[in-house]
Amino acid sequence: MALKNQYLIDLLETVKKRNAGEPEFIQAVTEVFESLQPVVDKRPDLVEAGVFERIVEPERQIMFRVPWVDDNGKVQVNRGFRVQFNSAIGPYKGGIRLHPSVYLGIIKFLGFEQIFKNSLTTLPMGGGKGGSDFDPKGKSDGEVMRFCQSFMTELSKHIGADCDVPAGDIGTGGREIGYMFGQYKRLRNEFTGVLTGKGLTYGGSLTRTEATGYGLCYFTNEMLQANGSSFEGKTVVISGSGNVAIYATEKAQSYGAKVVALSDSNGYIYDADGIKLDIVKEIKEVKRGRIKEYVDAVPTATYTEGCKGIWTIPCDIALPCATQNEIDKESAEILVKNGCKVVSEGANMPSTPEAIETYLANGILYGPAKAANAGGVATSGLEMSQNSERLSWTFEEVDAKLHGIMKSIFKACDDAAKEYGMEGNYMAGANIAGFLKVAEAMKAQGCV
Ligand code: NDP
Ligand code: 2IT
Repeated sequence: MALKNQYLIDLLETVKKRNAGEPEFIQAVTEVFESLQPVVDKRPDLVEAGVFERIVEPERQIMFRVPWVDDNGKVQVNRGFRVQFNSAIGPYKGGIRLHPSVYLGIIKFLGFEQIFKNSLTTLPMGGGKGGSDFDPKGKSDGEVMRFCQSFMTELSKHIGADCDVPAGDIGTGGREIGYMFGQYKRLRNEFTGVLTGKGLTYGGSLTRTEATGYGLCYFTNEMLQANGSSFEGKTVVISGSGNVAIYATEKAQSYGAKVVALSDSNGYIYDADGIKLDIVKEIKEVKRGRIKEYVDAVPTATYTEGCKGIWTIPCDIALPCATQNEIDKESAEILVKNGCKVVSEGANMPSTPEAIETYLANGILYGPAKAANAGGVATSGLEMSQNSERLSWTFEEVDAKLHGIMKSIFKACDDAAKEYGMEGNYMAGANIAGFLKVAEAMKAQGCV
């Protein structure tokens, strides 16, 4: 979908100039602007209120030095980030990514996406994101702890349960959240719900670990049902083998699908009989190992070096759950050629713009990230509610709420797409529905 609206074309030019050298951020803004063209025509009041100009500029961007001492006694320095993008509908909310590829542009694209995603959840959460170029892979627990404590020593000055509530993302799981929470509590002398994804013994919510992957399948199931299909008997390829991929596999299997492949940044495994998830969990969650170790336990499965090849495996449903831009035009075309009918995104912005064009041109059912993977942050919102009332809900209670939220997100995307004349385009629907709630709040609160 090309950008034709002159007002948005001009504004995108300003965004490009102001954020030169941040292609992922510009990619995310471009996609949202393309979807919002009919909104500009229909809602001159939002243009008048300067909502579009304001929403593409973060409210606050924090960058800081993270010094820590490694196991050899050597000082290491990483760079820390927190982008507090938009607080119109609630405290800033979004994960912390720890990966060597992290720089400001990655955090800004993620923070920008988070605004609309959080709005779609129906819960009162603004958009933010943080992270560091620290690589937890291959580090000892002690090194990870010292990094997390140093990171939080600075971050603690800028966050709080009613101000900004970080959580996990790539490289940040329960271990890292635990170390960060402990340091925040020590520095501030406060036991509050300042982070989500906490351990169950200190304020965490049941179902948060499963939430993004389960939510992805709940959303995808709604999309399938609305189009007369289901997971039952389908062949599914899932990229990644982290938190999102593992629990997407679990839920897809429980819906009667056969998941045949998983990956990491080194390569992918293929198991024609269906992935044995208990083996994957043992490798990834207990041993912090690599996905190739799967073939040691299952000799009939194969391992192939290089992660991109996973999209050449024929499937009915593809669930990218690793990282941004992991499906390009070439991979999208191979998926189509091999008969894939559904792409639903667990990762943030895993499809390039050309890949998305390929899906839409070929009638693929496409579940966009900011809707399809919103179950994680939605359950973070439920963790915040439980922390506020100092109660813990049961797994079933949280799971039922998550399921209800994912159904309502699908309906919001479907309805908005229909209302704006783009039936079946859930990407446009997600962008429009997510945007409108935040835009109304920004207009109501005046020029801030
Ligand atoms: P994890 O760190 O648990 O797992 C990440 C997985 O993706 C690993 O298998 C990793 O492989 C792979 N991966 C990461 N970077 C790359 C890369 N550059 N190229 C190829 N593979 C890569 O992270 P999550 O499962 O939590 O996150 C996965 C995606 O889901 C991310 O896009 C994240 O933003 C998104 N997401 C996460 C949510 C959550 O609640 N955790 C919520 C919503 C979205 P390797 O081990 O080799 O690095
Ligand atoms: O991308 C995401 O939505 C997340 N990493 C989860 C954020 C959160 O606050 O739970």
